[in-house]
Amino acid sequence: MFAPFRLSVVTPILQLARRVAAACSLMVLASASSLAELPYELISSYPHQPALFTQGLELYQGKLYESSGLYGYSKIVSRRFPPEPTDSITGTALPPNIFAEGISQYRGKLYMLTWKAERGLIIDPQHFKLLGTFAYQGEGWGLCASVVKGRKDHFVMSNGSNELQWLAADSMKLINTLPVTDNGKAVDQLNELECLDDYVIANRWHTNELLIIDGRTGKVVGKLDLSDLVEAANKTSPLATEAVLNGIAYDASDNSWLVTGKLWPTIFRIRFTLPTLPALAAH
Ligand SMILES: [Ca+2]
Repeated sequence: MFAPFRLSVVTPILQLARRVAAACSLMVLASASSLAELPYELISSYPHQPALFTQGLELYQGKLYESSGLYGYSKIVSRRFPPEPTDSITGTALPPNIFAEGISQYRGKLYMLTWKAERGLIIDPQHFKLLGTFAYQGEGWGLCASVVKGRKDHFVMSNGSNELQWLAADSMKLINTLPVTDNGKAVDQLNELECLDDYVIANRWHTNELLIIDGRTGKVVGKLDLSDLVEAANKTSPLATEAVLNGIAYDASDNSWLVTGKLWPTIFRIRFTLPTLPALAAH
């Protein structure tokens, strides 16, 4: 079913990285007009395969895993990260009826959504073998495994609406639906996700924003405006309309975050401080 393949080495884009470093001050200050907008620090830049229509991004055991969408072109790829010029990208081309969406690692396996098919794939990250499937309800866009000591593990899944679905990690059954709101207003078009502790970090489709969501309540507790990175990625060649910011992966080794976009030539490493979450009222 899945045919492994190897891609050639990614093209270095050191010139772009230099321009980005020159163009962006190391600390981008928050806008005074938005109390929730967070500053971030640009740490470094890396080449990204610009043919990838990024739908999911995940770091696991020193490798960066990425799912790439579109019917007839979907694939999962991995590479050592940070990459070296001599590295290859390995991966698996998916059958033409599969539209790859969000991906997340849980207990050594990759879980991947397939947009409207309501059927996810469980894949071995070493050899890209299909290990199993799971059902989900509605569209599947972004996915992240939420593992917090003291409570049951679950996945968080987005579907393009303002609602995040919680799926039990042991059964992939729907256990909760959480509306996401910003100052009481629904925030829709939630796309690629990353879970860390009680936070859910989300790309919002067709925007330059990263949302920091309290995963317990659905409230947006912070936002990052990554317009400067979008502009920097756009400099080597004009980006297509759908080449939007999408893809975020947490790097626990240095408490930083990798961000990229669909068809982008660049992955950026940024760092920011997560807002403290409020204590929940006892009940
Ligand atoms: Ca992710």
